[in-house]
Amino acid sequence: MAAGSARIVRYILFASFFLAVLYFASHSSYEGVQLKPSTFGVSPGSSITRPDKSSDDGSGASSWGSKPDGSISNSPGSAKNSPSKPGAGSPKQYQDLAEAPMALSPSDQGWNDLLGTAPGPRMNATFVSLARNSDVWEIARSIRQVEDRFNRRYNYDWVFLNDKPFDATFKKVTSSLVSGKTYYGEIPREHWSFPDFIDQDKARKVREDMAQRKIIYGDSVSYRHMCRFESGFFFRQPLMLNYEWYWRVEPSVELYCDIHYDPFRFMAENKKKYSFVLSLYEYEETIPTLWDSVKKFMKNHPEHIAEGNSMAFLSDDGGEKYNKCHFWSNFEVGNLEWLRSKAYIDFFDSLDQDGGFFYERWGDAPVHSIAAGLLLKKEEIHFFNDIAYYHVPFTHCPTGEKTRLDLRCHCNPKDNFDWKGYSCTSRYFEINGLEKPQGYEEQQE
Ligand SMILES: Nc1nc2c(ncn2[C@@H]2O[C@H](COP(=O)(O)OP(=O)(O)OP(=O)(O)O)[C@@H](O)[C@H]2O)c(=O)[nH]1
Ligand SMILES: [Mg+2]
Repeated sequence: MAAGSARIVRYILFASFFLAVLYFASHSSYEGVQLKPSTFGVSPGSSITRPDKSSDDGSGASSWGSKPDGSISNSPGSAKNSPSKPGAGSPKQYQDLAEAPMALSPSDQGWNDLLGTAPGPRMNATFVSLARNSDVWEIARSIRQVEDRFNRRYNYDWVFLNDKPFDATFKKVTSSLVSGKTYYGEIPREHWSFPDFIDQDKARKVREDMAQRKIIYGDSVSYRHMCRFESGFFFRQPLMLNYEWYWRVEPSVELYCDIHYDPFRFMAENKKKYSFVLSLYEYEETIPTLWDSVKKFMKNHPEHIAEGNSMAFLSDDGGEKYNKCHFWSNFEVGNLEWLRSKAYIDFFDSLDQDGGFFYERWGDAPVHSIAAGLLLKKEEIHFFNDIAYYHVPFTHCPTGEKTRLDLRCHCNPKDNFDWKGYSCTSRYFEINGLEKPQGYEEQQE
């Protein structure tokens, strides 16, 4: 009996010792490996500091923190982006992230490193979307595409702007999709209403007339507020003041190819200020006096007109008449400091005073494009051939099969609008002395 008890005690002691060893081994292997931020391509001293998404239970609205300006920053799903939780795959390590190469073509080192967090510095940049609560599922589609093709490796922030408060569903859905931080701003009334110098009766008659003539969005008040806001105010919203670069994303757009490098960094390193993927002619009926207003601005502010500008993109006769070419502004990657410059603000104010946002139906696309064409040097405007894009009804699909295969594109090259008669992209190539990509002739019809 005594011998039996001693054996049991020995068993218990042995089992306890064995369990202790097991616990110690597993515990030390978990805590003993310190994960450095650089392991996942996050530099402690990189050029932008972005606070980690604060953790929460992911349960929704209660976890969003209010910002001083009344907007809301989200945090659901935060853990997925913290440095200790990398995305799928095995990210490459670089001692000094600022030195990490930017692979711009398949022969460059790192081109195919599409897993995990991308190395390299981050720019002070954000995506920005103007949207209504009812746009939630359409903007969700766009976000998913931008994330899958690019941002899941870069985790840039996303600012959402609305003339009404965003609802909980909009915030919950969008914040779950964006890999960076999300912010929600409400537009002040003075940026989304008739300025007091506008004659309301005159504006109403214009809308009635345009409705009769069946001009698209011709009878819409909100569309006009939207165009004026995108022309003159989005870049001055408090949330946008935190950033130097923006990438505009609209609901229901598509991205057809992988984006292998950081377009923000490309813009910064190559001194670009504005960019586009599609260009076309504007409907004459929406802008009958826009160019008169532009000419008045040029006369009053010759100091703002850049030497070596893109007037030849906008006019075929040295500036007398507008040829209606513009960059399609539902896609833009651009520099916010430029939009906030005195030159751009003087340009916007001058046009705004002439009233054409309400007495006609001036779009933000021709307004931004004319500004870029006149206030910037032509080398400061960039065409992103490798960002394949769709916004109803036009497609930009890179010309050249090799490019499309290298970029894993899923667009039909026949849909490419670049070289068709209604596109202005040929003109952009010509005024910049650029060689058109091989195979463009076959896509002209
Ligand atoms: N908050 C808010 N956003 C709007 C309103 N109208 C348009 N938007 C947004 O402004 C942007 C441009 O509006 P769209 O309706 O896409 O205009 P569009 O691209 O000219 O025309 P579509 O062919 O219909 O896409 C989109 O991001 C819309 O979500 C509005 O009344 N309120
Ligand atoms: Mg749109």
